[in-house]
Amino acid sequence: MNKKIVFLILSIFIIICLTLALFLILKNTKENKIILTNDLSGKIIDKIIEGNNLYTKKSAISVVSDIDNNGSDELIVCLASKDFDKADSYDDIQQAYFAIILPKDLDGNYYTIADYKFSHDKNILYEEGLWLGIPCVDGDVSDNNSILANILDINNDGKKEIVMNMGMLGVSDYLYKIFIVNKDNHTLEWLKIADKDGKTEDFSFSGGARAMNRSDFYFKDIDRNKTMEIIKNYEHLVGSPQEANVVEQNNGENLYWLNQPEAYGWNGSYYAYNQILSDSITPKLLQ
Ligand SMILES: [Ca+2]
Ligand SMILES: [Ca+2]
Repeated sequence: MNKKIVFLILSIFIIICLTLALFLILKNTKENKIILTNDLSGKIIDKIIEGNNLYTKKSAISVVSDIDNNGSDELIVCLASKDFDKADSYDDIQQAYFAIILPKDLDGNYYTIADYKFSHDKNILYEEGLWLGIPCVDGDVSDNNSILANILDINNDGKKEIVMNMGMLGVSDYLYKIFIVNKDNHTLEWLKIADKDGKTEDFSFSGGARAMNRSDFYFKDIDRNKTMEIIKNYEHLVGSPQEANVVEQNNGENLYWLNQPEAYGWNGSYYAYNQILSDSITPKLLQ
């Protein structure tokens, strides 16, 4: 009986000790969380370049964001190949590297959460035969009603998507694509979108402003279901107020625009065109 009591007391004591040890380890880990500074980001980029010898620091574009909302920032880095240094034209640049990185220590050692190689053969850096530049994200911007909001949780699953600026298509057009970070299987996947006919493809938006038409896109939860819709906003200049639903004053003259936005809602797997939501944001026709 006494042996049993001693055993019980010892067991409780051991459990208390183990719990205390675990608590101290967790507390210590939390306190030692590595903060990504510019200096550390620079060291990590140096290590990436050392590691594969294909890319140049000169082209490095990096931003910091807590992609999975776990309290630690990840480093998001884009690098163009070494050719960038000596390229006469963008056509000479062969590839670009994109990675989500977590620091391992203060010396620049790192874990790669997921990465992606852009290359000509994947036909991503080229659209219609034009080089688009180094893919990049412009920063973690809080304005979620703008194409400048480049790292944000669009579909409300607790993980941020990365809106990637693929660069200019021409004088006035630009191209954007959206990455989903799948941390569980270490992949970066393109966000899918289904058009009016139900055809699904990688999300891609090329827009800009020209004399007769202009377009942009933004994210907004228009039906208040907690996930943001993607709105592709198209406007065409038309000849008369009867055809228009937007009037713009320009040096004392009226310009008549037909605004035809397209709203796409999250269905759990991809974004799909939604006629009702699209109609709900179309401006009312003029009297
Ligand atoms: Ca998300
Ligand atoms: Ca919504």
